[in-house]
Amino acid sequence: MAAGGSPDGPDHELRLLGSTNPSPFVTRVELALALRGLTYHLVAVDLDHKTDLLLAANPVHAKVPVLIHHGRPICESRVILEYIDDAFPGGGAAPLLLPADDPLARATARFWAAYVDDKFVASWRPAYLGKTEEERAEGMKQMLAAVEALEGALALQEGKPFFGGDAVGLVDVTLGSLIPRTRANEALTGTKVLDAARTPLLAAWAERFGELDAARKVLPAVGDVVEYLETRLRRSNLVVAGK
Ligand SMILES: N[C@@H](CCC(=O)N[C@@H](CS)C(=O)NCC(=O)O)C(=O)O
Repeated sequence: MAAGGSPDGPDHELRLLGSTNPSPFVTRVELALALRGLTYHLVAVDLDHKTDLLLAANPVHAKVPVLIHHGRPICESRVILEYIDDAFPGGGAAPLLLPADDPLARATARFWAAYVDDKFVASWRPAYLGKTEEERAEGMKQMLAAVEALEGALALQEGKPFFGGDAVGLVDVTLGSLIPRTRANEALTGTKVLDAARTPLLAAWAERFGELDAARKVLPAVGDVVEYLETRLRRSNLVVAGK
């Protein structure tokens, strides 16, 4: 992954502050870097013992991922995805995540990428860890509504394989990074979310996305995510609903 220079030194071109545990937001950035064929040095931070480097690089949220380019930090996964497009526009292994010359397609992709985080990811906590049955049912309802809306967004591509059309785009990477966690949540609860019966386009898309070279290289194994979530739940004395 690292290419030349001291991996922790200021001269190393791209450093990614990630986590010792699986993080879909870090995976998101790794997917974009892999798609563009960029080498980087991954610095895995134990988030229970945040390092001075992380606190200095992201003093506002103290979260990963942070991409450090020539010593300058960029925070927030979706911001980083766009930064990678902007900073490395040429010579990539794949097209840009946002098409350079299509303002409408760029705006639409940003809309759906934000939707993924604001509606789909935001529904996880109430759906799986809500305190009451009503809260969990409402969370699951919101999650399935978000998945159906994303099925509709994919249908607008009229048979093309990705949200980005013929190539992987911003929405593909934003949502694709969440596939292992989604499958782990399914395994832990027994409730299917990427269900071929309910959302056939999205279920097929998830399979297709998982077969990309970048995805094979970067996405964590579902079993590892399950193991991590089980440990975290045990540590917090939490029980996930279902099964
Ligand atoms: N909105 C952020 C979310 C990042 C995030 O939640 N990162 C988690 C790891 S998965 C984190 O750093 N957690 C540490 C903490 O909350 O203290 C992004 O898209 O980058």
